[in-house]
Amino acid sequence: MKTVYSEDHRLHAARMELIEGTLKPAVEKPERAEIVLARIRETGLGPVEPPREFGTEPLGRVHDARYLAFLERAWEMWTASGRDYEALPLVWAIRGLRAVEPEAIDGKLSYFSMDAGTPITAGTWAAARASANVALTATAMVRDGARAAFGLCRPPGHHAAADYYGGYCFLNNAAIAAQWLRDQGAARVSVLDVDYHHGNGTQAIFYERADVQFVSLHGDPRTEYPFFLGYADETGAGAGEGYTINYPMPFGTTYDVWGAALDDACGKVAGYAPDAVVVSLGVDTFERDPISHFKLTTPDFLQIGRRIARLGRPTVFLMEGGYAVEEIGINTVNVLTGFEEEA
Ligand code: OKS
Ligand code: ZN
Repeated sequence: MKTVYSEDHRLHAARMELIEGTLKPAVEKPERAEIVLARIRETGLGPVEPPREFGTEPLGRVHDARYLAFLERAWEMWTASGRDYEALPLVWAIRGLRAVEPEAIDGKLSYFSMDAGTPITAGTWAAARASANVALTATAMVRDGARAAFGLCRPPGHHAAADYYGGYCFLNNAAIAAQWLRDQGAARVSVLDVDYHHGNGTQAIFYERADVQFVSLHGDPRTEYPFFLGYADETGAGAGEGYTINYPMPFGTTYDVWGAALDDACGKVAGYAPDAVVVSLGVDTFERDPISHFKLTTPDFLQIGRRIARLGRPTVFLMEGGYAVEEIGINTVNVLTGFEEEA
């Protein structure tokens, strides 16, 4: 299958990240995408093509205009107030506080974010735009008849909601792709999120809708980021009731349990009969991922691809998380080659 890749992801390169109570070198770093790209070239998975420019219209179909305006200007406002290091929020409008958009950049960062672990840098907006274009270009390949395509997105997207960023995500690439497919005439689209973390942003965007199904396998939010969404009793609301399906699993989960959940999830996708499937492809379920707690092995990733292929649907794979830098390439490409073997 074809891969879509842009070097512009390198524009987003935070030096430090607030993690475990201290500033450490950023976990979500440019090498991630470069290692996956190198593995694609090494294995001959298929051609690697640059993204096309889709403009801001498809972003505005998913994200609030005020949020996009904030992202575009955040760095300029941050540096105008005298800083030249990464921008981080510090205070949130929780219970009893006023959820209003402040004038000052420090207030805006908080208003439009969900955590303090996601730095904004000089090139974040440009990189996030490129990442969305990568997703849309891969999605267009599938719209045009390809069985599958891979968008090597960086930064990732599934934690970003209509009007907030977090979890290293700024624009929700999977949601933008799913909405674009709808706008191009697909009646139903499934988003299958196999990243270790719950895709809270994607879920929130489609929670009250029946036209995009959201199915996610992830670390139980009682013990894992993002903590405040991804519980099994979240099933959608209103017209969307029944179209959100969550599979939270405990630390230490191995493929016997995880693969059974994937099988069940694929049954729900098949029952929905989508015109296309968007896979939020995180490989942070790997046993040696530095920030995660599942125990999937390198061969397990082949099985993931094979199972998804058996859905028999046009499929867009979009890169989300995965941080064990030596193995991220092998595991990601294993999903894609497993898919191709079975497709
Ligand atoms: C703050 C965020 C910690 C967890 C981020 C999870 C990113 C990820 N440092 N999402 O899928 O992989
Ligand atoms: Zn993740």
